Amino acid sequence: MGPYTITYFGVRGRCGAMRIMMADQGQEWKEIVVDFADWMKGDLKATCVFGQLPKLEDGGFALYQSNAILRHLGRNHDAYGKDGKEAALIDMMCDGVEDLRLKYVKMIYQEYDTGKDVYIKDLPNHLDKFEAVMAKNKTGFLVGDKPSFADYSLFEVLLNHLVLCSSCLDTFPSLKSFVEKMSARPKIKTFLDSEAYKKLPINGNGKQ
Ligand code: GTS
Repeated sequence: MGPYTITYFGVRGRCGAMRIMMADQGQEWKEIVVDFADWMKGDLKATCVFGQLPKLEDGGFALYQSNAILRHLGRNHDAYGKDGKEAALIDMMCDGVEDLRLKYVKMIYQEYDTGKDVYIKDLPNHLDKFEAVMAKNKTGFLVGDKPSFADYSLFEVLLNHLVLCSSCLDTFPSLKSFVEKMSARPKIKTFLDSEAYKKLPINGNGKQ
């Protein structure tokens, strides 16, 4: 497998989780940062399967769609459960995180000024589902006893929500502990402390 190359814009955006996952797995990768003005010329867009980024290259193999990329990395790095049932549960949790991510992205890009407060007020009604799964599993991960790609995706979404509302996990002890423990994993900590991570805005419009 690999070498891996991510092609994306200069934001965390939809590459946040895959970068954290690769860092934690001790997997190196290269970045091709696309300037939006260059993107608007259309040549690169025309080569992308859905006309969008991110793209992951794994050697000569190119893949689009951030969650497909997470799944691919999950298969390559043994982060996709120990059997078919765990894999199905991990898929379910990743889709649940995607639902929350889409709500977050809609608020950030379309309704930040008018919808942020309502979004934060409603947030517990989404976080409580993840809290219940995390509390029930008791291992500190969503499924099984080691991190899967769904854990990396949830972790990254929760980091973004803590920037939006620093108290949002105060009533969710299992999620709070999850974020603390994931943040303290040595390779994740090194990555989160790196300039490469810190210099990137969370979202393309500067809102967070
Ligand atoms: N479902 C896709 C995924 O998960 O990868 C969505 C990808 C997507 O929306 N890409 C945006 C894009 O390429 C950038 S971002 O929203 O991820 O920041 N936009 C440029 C364009 O021309 O559509």
